[in-house]
Amino acid sequence: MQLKERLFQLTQAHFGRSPDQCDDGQLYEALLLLARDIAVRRSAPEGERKLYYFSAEFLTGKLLSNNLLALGLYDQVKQLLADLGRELEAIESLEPEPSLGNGGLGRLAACFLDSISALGLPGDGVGLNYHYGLFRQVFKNHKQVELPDPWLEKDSWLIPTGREFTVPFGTGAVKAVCWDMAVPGAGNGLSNRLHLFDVEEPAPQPWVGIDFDKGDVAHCLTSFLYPDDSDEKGRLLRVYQQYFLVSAGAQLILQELEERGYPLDSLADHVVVQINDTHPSMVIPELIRLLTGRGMSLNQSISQVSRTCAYTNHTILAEALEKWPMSYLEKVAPQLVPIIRELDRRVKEAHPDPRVAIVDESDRVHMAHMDIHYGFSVNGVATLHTEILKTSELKPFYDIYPGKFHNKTNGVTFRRWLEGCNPALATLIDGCIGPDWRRDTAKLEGLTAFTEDSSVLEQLLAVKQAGKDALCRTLWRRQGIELDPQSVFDIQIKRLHEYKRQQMNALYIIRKYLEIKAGRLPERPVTVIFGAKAAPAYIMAKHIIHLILCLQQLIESDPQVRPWLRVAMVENYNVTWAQALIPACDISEQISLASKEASGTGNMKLMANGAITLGTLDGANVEIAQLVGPENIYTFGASSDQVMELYAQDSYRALDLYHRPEVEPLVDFLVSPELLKVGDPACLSALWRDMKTKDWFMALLDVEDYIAAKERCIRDYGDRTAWAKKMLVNIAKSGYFSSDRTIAQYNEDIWHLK
Ligand code: 26Q
Repeated sequence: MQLKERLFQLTQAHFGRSPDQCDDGQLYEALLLLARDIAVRRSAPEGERKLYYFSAEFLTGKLLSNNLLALGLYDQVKQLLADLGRELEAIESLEPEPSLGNGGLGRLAACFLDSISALGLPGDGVGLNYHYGLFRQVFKNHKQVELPDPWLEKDSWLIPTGREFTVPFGTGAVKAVCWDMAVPGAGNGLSNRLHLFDVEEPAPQPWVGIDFDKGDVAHCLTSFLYPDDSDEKGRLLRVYQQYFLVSAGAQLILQELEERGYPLDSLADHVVVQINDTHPSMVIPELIRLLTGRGMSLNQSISQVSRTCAYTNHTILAEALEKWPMSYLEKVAPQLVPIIRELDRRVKEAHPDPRVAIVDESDRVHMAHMDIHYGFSVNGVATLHTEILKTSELKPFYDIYPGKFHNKTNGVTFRRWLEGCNPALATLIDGCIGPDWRRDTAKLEGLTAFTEDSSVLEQLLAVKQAGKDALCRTLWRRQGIELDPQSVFDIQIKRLHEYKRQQMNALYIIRKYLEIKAGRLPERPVTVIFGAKAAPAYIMAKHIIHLILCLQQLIESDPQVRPWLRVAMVENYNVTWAQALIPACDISEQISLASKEASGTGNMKLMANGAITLGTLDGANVEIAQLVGPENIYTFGASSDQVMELYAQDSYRALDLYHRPEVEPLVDFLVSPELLKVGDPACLSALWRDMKTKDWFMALLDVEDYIAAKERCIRDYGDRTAWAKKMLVNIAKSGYFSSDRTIAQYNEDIWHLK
C-alpha cells in the first residue's frame, strides 16, 4: 500500500479525520504507528549463533526520524508532510525522549544495536523498561533541581510480546513481562529487537517511600533508572533490578534456544552474551543455575556458560567497579549464593592471589572478577584504556588470561550523528565524494582530496555557520538565551564529573573574565557552552554546576564583558540537545584527567561534524590525535603515565600548585565578592576549599597548559581557510569511529555470528 493511503487510513481509524485535518500530535501518533508496524513486521537476521547484548541502559533518544531513515521512508514522509504544509521536525519535537540511560555507556548500547541491525547480524538487546528515565534537570537559583521524567505514553515504540517469566527473588517471586522495540537495519529490510522487561503492575507514583520489605519491589522495580552509582540510596533496589534483568533475560535465551531447535548442551555454539559493564554480571551464575536446574551437571554448566559470556569494561575508576555485599545477594537471589561461592572456591583453589578472588575477605562479591574468570572475553573501549587494564588495573588477570583480552575502540552510528543531525553536512559530503560513505564511513577519507578546494572549504564553513545559527534559535526558544552566532562556539557536553574537569573550563572562563575586566580584550568573542547533569547525590558535581551558572549570570549582567565572553548552560542536556549542539560546535572540549576517561564517544560525534578537539591524551582522544595529526588537534596536559605515577606515589599536592601566581587569583575568584553576590556562599566556598586542598582530579596540574592551548586554538580560528582545512581533515578521518566498524570487530574477534 502507498504510504499516503496508509497514513490516511491510520488517521481516519484513530482520529476520524484525514491527515490534513490532524494536528501535529495526531500526525506524530499516526507516523509512530506506521513506522512501528513496518519495522516490527520485518524478518530478523538469520544465523547459527545469536547475540544477546545485556545492558542496564539503552539510551535510544527519539526514534521517529531514526527509524524512518533506517526504513528508507524518511524522504518520502518528509515530502508527504511538506505537501500538507507540515514539518517533520515540528512533529518529531512532540516525541518524548526515552532517557533510559545515564550517558556514554547507555548511548553506546543504542549505537551498537543500530549497527548490529545495519550489518544484518542476529543480535538483540536485553534491558529494563524504566518508567521514569534519567531525571529531568531544571535550574532554580543557579542550581540543579531534579524532576521525574516520564516518557511512556499510550502509544510508544513498545509492543507487547506475550512472553512472561517468573523471577524468584528471596523475598518472593515477581513476574517479568517482556516488551519489544524493533531495531530496523538501515538498507537491508531486516529488524532485530530490543527486549525491555517490566513488572506486571508498575506503580503509578514510584519515587516516594519505597519499602522493599513490604513487597513494593513487585511494583517499583522498574520505576526509575539509577542516576549513576554515586547515589547512595537504593543500592539494594539496584541489585533487585539487576537480578530481574538477568533472570528474565537468561530465561528468554533458553526459551529461544529451544524454539530454534537446539539442545541445551549446545548453548555456547548458538548463543553469545555480551555483558555491558558489570551491571548484568549475575547472568553468569543465573545461567548456571538454570542449566543445572534442567539437569546439566555443574561442570558442564560452568563450561557452557564460560564459553557463552563476554564482558566489556567501561571504567577504571575504582569506586565505579561494583562489589556487592553477599548479604544483599542473600536477600535478593539466595539461590545464586552457593553457585557464586563455588565459582569463588574454584578460583581460590587455582589462584591463591587474593587480588583475583571473586569473594573478598569482607564477603563482598567482585562482579568484574566473576566476569573475567567465567567469561571467554574481556574488552576495553579504547586502545589506551585497554592497555591500562592490561598493565595496571586488571594486570593480575591479564597475567592469568592474556588471550582473553581484546581492545574494541568505541564508535557511534553516523546515521544518527551525521546524516540524522546534520543533513546539510551530509549533502555537502555527497557532493564531494558521492553517497557511498553512508554505507562505509571509511570512504570519508576521500574528503582529504578537497583540502585545497576553496569552494568546498567555504561551503563547509557555511554549513557550520548554519548549525550555529540553528542552535542560537533553539537556545532562544527553549531558554531565552540570545547568543552571538559569530563568536567561537566552545562546547563541553557530557555528564558532570570531577574527572571530566568542567571545573577547569570554569577556571578558563574566570581567567578571560578577569582579563577583560582589566582592559585586555581577547582576540575574538568566545561562547563557552555546557550541557551536563550531575548525579543528585554527587555534591561536588552539583557545586560545579552552580559555579558555571553563577558565571553565566555574572557575565550576562556585565556589559563590559558580555560582548567578548559568554557562558551558556543548556537545561536538561540529553540526546535531543546533543543533536542540536554537535553540528554547531567549533571547539570540542575533551579535557578529562589523562587515564580517567575510558574512551568518550561525544569526542567522536563532534569530530565527525567538523569540530576541532581541544583535549588531553586520554581515552579515544589518543586515537583521534594519531588519525588527524598534530596540526588538526590541540592537545595539552600531563600524560596518563605521569598521572598514574602521581597517584601511585601519592605525591600530588594541590596547595603547592594553587600558590602559583597565575593560578591563585583564578581559584580565589570562587569566593570573590562579585561571585558571592550571585551564588550560594556555602557551595562556592566548599568548592574553593576542595580545589585548593584536594583537587583529586588535578585540574590545577593542567590548568595553565590548558589555557595556553585554548588561546592558541582561538587564535588559529581566525584564519578561516586554515581552520576549514582542519575541519575537513577531522571529518575525513572520523570514519574510523563508526560503530559499524566497532561491531564488525566485535563480530570478527569475539562473537563470530556469521
Ligand atoms: C553502577 C552501580 C549502581 C548504579 C549505577 C551504576 C552505574 C551507572 C552508569 C555505573 C556506571 C554508569 C555509566 C558509565 C559510563 O557511561 N561509562 C562511559 O562509557 C562510555 C562508553 O564506553 C565511555 O566512552 C566513557 O569513557 C565511560 O565513562
